[in-house]
Amino acid sequence: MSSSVNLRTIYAFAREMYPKKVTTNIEYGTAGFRTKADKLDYVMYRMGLLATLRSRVKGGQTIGVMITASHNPEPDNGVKLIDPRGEMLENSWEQLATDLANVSDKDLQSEVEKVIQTHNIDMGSASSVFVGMDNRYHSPGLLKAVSDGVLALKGNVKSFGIVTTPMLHYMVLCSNSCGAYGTPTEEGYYQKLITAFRALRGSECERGNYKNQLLFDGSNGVGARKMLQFLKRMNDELNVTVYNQGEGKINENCGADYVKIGQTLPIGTPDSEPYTRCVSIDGDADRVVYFFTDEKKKFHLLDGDRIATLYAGYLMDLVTKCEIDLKLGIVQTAYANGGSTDYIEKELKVPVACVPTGVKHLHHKALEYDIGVYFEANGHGTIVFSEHTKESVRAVADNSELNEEQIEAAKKLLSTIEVINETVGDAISDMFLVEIILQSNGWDVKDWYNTYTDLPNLQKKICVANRNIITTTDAERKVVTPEGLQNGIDEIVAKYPRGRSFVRPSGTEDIVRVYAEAATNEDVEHLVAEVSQLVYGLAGGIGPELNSTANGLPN
Ligand code: G16
Repeated sequence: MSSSVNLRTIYAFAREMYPKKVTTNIEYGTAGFRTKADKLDYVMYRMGLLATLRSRVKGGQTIGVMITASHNPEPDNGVKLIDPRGEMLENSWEQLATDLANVSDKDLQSEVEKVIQTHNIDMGSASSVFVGMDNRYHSPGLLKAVSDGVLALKGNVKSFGIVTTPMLHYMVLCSNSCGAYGTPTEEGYYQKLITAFRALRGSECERGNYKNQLLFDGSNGVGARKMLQFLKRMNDELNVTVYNQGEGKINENCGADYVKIGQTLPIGTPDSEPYTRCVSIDGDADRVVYFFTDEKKKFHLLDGDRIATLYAGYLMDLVTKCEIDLKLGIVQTAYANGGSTDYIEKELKVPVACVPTGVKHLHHKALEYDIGVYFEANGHGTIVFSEHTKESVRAVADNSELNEEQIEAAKKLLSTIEVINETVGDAISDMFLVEIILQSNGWDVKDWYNTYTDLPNLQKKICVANRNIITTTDAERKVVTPEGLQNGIDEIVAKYPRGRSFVRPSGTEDIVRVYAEAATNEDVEHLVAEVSQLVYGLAGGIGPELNSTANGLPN
């Protein structure tokens, strides 16, 4: 192992600038590290170290470090690492991240040495780390800490400033594919998506019931700014009104998580005609949900399940027209509404898999298909296409001896691959594809909504002393501990027609989540309340008294 780095710098930096003052351990969870921003300086510094090591292990390929707490409230922040293909950090390195974050300052150097030895890292070799952040006021300070971690190991760091999470994933893959995936700049990202959007949508902005009008809740996050950048470059091809642009606190009473869990309008939604399409994204723009109100002002949600089914229908049609034999599959989590799963299996007749919460689980499962559509009900998802798919479709598009319809479908499929961000869920790219499909079908939200009926569903957040006493199995659909909880849930669920409920500890917030669905609104309210009471009692509930509210949130 050659080493041109003085590893004592690691401790010097830590002691002087990023001392670990926190004594409780932190874990690299569903979406990296996430907690109160003022507890994260040392974690960020250490993730700068780790990203540099990872880059050197990967032969100098670019690793991404995104500073964001995504859907969490303003005081929180967090960090997630991005692997060379724009994917979430590999599992085994999650443990290294946790270990590195939790050692004392004094042991930090030896922990780094351990990683260097285990992975036989040449510390004199090239490295590249891309860093981006959301628009929280504490993000710039945390970004500096990451950069200092990279510099402590004499690595190369490039900051993209304020970007959405999916933009940074895109930049990482562009850089490692030597430009084949796109140009690793902000402008490159806009142009790639806009070009594909134009190719698919053509000049016809309105068609059938589809109207070119959209209300866009930016959740006061970075996605609002980037949407405005898109619109500047798009000459009214998409008529979007952006609100919650940053005037309020990030994710407060707005954003995809608020809309999905509360099943309610975000703050500031402009008055509009019934059935106007509305979109809500989260703080770092990796999730999107649609919603609308009807003539009685009743709220209706079109969540990740709806987007997945819309995509699957569109893709199946194109694949059939291309006359290529490709295996398409949909990946969901336990949160997927039973109505959507029935529709996928019985109407679309597409294979459907269920995996634990967390994009990495969905992404990996989706890679098993030629075309894998994955979505969490919360609006986090995308489509992945295998190399075989891309090659077969290109071959059809380039074969002038085939019939026109076949070639046209192949070209559309190629543009669909371009408009979608394959690296990770991307709210804006996902929204573009929804708009393309609705316009192509001549559909308004009512047509989309009527494809199937969701079972009434509710979610609750329960505060407990230690959420990790709840462990689960079967893609989180069954509780293992504490003892007696699963039996209790089974007994309650059995009382309600089409009832289903599960309980799991959140990976991003210090709470336990309870999900329930049932045949009627009244039933689901009782079901979620009963299961929540049970969890509260058996898992050591603390904090606010439980009360069943219309939107399922604790009072
Ligand atoms: C993150 C993850 C998602 C997950 C969500 C909620 O989203 O990327 O896969 O569904 O957290 O996770 P949990 O229920 O464990 O708190 P985001 O948008 O916050 O990065």
